[in-house]
Amino acid sequence: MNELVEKAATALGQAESVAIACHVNPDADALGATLGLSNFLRARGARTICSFPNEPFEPPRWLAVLPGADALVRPAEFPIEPALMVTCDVASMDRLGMLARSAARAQTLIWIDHHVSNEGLGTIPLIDPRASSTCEIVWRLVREIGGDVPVETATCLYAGIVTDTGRFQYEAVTPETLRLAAQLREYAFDHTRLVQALYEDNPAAYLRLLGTALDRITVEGDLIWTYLTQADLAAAGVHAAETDDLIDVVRTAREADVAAVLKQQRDGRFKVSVRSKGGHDVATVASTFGGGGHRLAAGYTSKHGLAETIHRLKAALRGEPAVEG
Ligand SMILES: [Mn+2]
Repeated sequence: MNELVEKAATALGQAESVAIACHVNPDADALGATLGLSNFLRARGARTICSFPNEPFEPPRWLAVLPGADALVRPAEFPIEPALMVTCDVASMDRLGMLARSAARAQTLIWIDHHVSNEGLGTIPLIDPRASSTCEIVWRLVREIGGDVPVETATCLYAGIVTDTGRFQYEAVTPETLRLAAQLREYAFDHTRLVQALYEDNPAAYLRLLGTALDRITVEGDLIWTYLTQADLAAAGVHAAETDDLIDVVRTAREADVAAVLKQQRDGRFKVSVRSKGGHDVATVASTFGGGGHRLAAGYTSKHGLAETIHRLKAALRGEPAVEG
């Protein structure tokens, strides 16, 4: 890993132009790593262009508190054959959507990620499943490149670390993570405004929708689960992206080790978020359904409808072999 960090630092330190991409439906770790690195390279005089593969291109509301978002372009405007490309927080090629073609054609591809299920792509893979966040790896990388780290980078990396660790509660949090957070907190960014944008910016309509989802809670053995349909979202007037925190409420139940939230997408399939308190490896479970993630936090997409998706999930949690298709 150290040799690869050096190699990536050399490539980035010399680059005049860098294209940076993160995964579809980006969270604050993905965009924090992307813009944190972009801000650092820009402060050194390089040009950067950043994107994520969402169409329509609707950045999350909290992006307003991350500096450097003017580097973001729609995926259609992203370079098709970049000399140097970086991906942030991308566990597999399909998470890059239409930006995957740029990754395939990039001369040098630095692949920065901390998912266990990572395919290890790129000409320079910087994969550390023990890292709390992709932002933590980006921090190591910018320290290796050297020079001043601007406050615009520190703000973005802090946002990614605080969110990807569940505000410093997940198992990947080490003394090193906390020391890094402390170092970043030394910078003069508006900490209160940042955390309010990340954690206290729900529309009241979301809170009502939360009521609907919580009312449907089902506990079956070691599994607690609930769901939201497209009709629920439409009736509440809430975007799917605004329901990301629902799983964090469901997982607090003491009755079950595993929590799952099924959210219907526009194409009718269900996006399944799964969390474990430690009794199950949900990354393995998710990978049997074509998804991935971390040991205690993972996800996948199912085309099988609500009842069948839950049936298959329960079978997988019991350790039964996955049903084909
Ligand atoms: Mn992450």
